[in-house]
Amino acid sequence: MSLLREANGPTTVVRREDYAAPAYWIDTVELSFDLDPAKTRVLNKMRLRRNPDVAAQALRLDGEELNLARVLVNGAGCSFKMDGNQLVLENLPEGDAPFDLEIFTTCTPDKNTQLMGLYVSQGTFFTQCEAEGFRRITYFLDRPDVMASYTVTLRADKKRYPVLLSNGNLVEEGTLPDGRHFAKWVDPHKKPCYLFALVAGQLVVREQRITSRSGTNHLLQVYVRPGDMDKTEHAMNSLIASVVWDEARFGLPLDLERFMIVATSDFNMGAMENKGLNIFNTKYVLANSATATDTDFANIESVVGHEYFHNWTGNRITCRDWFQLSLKEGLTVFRDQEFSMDLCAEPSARAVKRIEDVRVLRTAQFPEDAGPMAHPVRPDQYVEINNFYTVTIYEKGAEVVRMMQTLVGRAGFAAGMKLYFARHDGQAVTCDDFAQAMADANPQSDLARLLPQFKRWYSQAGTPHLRAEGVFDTAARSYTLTFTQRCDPSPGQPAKQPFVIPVALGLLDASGTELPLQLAHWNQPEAGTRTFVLTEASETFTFVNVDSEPMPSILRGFSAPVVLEMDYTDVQLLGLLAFDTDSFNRWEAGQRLALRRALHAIKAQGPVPQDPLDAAYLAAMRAVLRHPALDAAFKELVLTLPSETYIAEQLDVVDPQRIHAVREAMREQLAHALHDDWIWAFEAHKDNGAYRPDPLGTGRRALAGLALTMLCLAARSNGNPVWPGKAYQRFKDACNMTDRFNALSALVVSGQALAPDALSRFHSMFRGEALVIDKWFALQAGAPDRGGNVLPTVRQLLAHPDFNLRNPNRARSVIFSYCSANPGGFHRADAAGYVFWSERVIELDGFNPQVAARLARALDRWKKLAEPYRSAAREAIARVAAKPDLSNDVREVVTRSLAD
Ligand code: B3K
Ligand code: ZN
Repeated sequence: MSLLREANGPTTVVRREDYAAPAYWIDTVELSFDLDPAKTRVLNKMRLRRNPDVAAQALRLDGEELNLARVLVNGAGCSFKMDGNQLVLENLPEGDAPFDLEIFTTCTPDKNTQLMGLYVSQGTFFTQCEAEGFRRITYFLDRPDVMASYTVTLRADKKRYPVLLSNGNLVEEGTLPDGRHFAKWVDPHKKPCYLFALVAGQLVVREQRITSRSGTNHLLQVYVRPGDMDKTEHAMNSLIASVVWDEARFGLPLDLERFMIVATSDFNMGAMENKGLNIFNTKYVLANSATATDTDFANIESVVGHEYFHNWTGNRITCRDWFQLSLKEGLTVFRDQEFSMDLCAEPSARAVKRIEDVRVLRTAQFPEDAGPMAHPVRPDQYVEINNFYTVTIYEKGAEVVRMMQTLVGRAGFAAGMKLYFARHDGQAVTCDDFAQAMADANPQSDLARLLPQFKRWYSQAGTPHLRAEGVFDTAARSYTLTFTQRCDPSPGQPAKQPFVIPVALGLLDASGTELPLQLAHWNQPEAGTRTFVLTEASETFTFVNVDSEPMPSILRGFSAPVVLEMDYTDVQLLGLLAFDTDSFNRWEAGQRLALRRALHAIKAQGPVPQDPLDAAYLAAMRAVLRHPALDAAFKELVLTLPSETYIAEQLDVVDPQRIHAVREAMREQLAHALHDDWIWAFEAHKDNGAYRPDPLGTGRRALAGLALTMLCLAARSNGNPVWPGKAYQRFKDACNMTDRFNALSALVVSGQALAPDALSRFHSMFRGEALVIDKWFALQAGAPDRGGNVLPTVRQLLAHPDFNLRNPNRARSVIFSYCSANPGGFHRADAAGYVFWSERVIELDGFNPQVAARLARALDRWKKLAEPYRSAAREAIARVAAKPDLSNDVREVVTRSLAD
């Protein structure tokens, strides 16, 4: 649909309420491919039957950029017509009997720059069909509720394409005349066409045979380009861990003899869960200690897990329609988050993972929920479904599933999953079906009791704000907490109903000891955290037997995706930071302290204060940094200031330059005030023995890296060359990419004179490693702006011989790092950042609308900007919107952005 350019014509809006079951079912599909980059022939033989539940009507098959050569019904020619992009067959055999439909088409993979459907990347064929790419391969009922059995035959030149892969089991292979060969694959499971995949090219494979708990044997394979074999061990280990985990935690075994992962460097997203043949962006497969950072290792583990877990949540049970996308994505993100947490041996490492996940939610999803693209977890309408693979569908969707687990308990959740599969295995279902199974498996739970109201999390967009107020009554020895919830209007939803909000909380006394909780009507107190389920606009809880004003620790573990507004005193926050038993809220207290100081300095009149931080805050940070028992990973999170994006979200009017200047001032002050402590932190954490990407080592490297950055920042103003020198030395001597890149980044971020030399050395060291060169580009495009220096750098980077706009990873490494991840550099008073943005959106849209539409969202929050940014941003968006021939993808984003 994307390149269907209805030049300024009407745009089709797809609505959830218009869902209708398909008029035909496709039971079997036999596909034969003669693979040729310039002209691939596709023979598609289907067996169809009418859907007896739907009134008789024509068969309308979706197709896009296909050359149609032949259509046969039951082996004979037939009449057909085209209606836009649809192939319409009106005179099909009457009655319920199945009939055969044969369609012969050709397509042009080497001209496919959108990377949807069948395309060529570095001489290898790949496919991407979700959401609506299969129609670019053949005419089909391209919708997820049509599930069919697939047999696929691939034919290609044997020398150029020695490896031929598709879903399922390889049943036959052999040679053909003229140096060609073939492979025939049969998928034992029915699937929607978005899970179809093929790969053909020169690849090498790492293999591992495993035996499951129940004794079945499986072959696991990771395919990569020759030369990348030494970067596949971690992906394979992650895959093995995923198989073991899903069986252990949810009783979900691998249902295939063979499970394949294939990596490609040209990919629009992270990875794709095609049945038995996952296709991955190389970024989420390839890693060794020399080329990948700890973050890369962790991301690979979670993405490999995510795609593998889709095998049940998404593939065995799929979505009835694309409005139900979060049914598979929210649930599968929840599962991959749990997987990563369960792999952590220590509870503190679990907490670190939770904090990282919440940070993503709050810096990316909360802004989305408050902006022009806000949509419910189950949207009601879309123009281009690719625009709805969002942090709301994924991350907020995962929070909704997490709240269900909170409401029914871990065992109850496992029971709900079991019932969900018992009821719906092999079906295409809705978010309602999932929630119903959870509730029905836990009839006594709050979820069952509150199900209709709970489901507002699926239907209402926007982030609820939860206001908490505490009143201590000395005479009554009671503490009363009043909660009030509200949710601002969002596009198409002027008024919201109250949500079900599970609030995990505890109370601490002034010395930091956890108090037993007792409501007036309870017979006895309860120790520790207790979850209260809010359902009303306003609710009050009175705790008795409280001797002194407590420090309330509210929303422990971030028990609901809400903005908690609580007028904590500094004393309370400092107390929670020092003593809370809940690691999440301990971190949160530190963030609130920093945020309060940032907002104070931002809102103040006059020039940016040089020292926005006070002695109490600095002492608290020092205490955390030097704490004998806390983990390095946790310390690094506490000592990292809230991001500019997160700070901006707390303001009604955003001056990005002032936010940037204030945050930088805070960082520099932290660097100077804790100078000796940073030296200690660096020295104590810099040596970590042989590289292992485990939580302990990862945390230690992260803290050493932060310390080094701080020491280089301090050196900027005190002019002492010792620490930049040490950073340079570490950059040269490092034994792993994490330490090397952290040292390089410390030099670049602090604008050291040594930075250009280090950058050019780094480039020569890794010139053949695309993923490392992406980091090199991203670091420069994302560097803190000093007097407007980043945009000229970015323009130079675009002219670099290694830059290639057509490669999504490379485009993201420069353009997204600048436009979406560098607010201080991007929002320029002279509007040059916005002009750059509009040029790139239009340029990208010419060949890859999906990537262009992602970039188009960088200015989503323009209405919040202060002048002159606001008017300049609107002008830039209007310039894009005025362009004729925009893709539906970009048009939907800019139209919504400009709407009132
Ligand atoms: N399901 C894919 C995303 C497909 C995006 C299509 N525009 C990856 C994932 O979520 O696992
Ligand atoms: Zn997914």
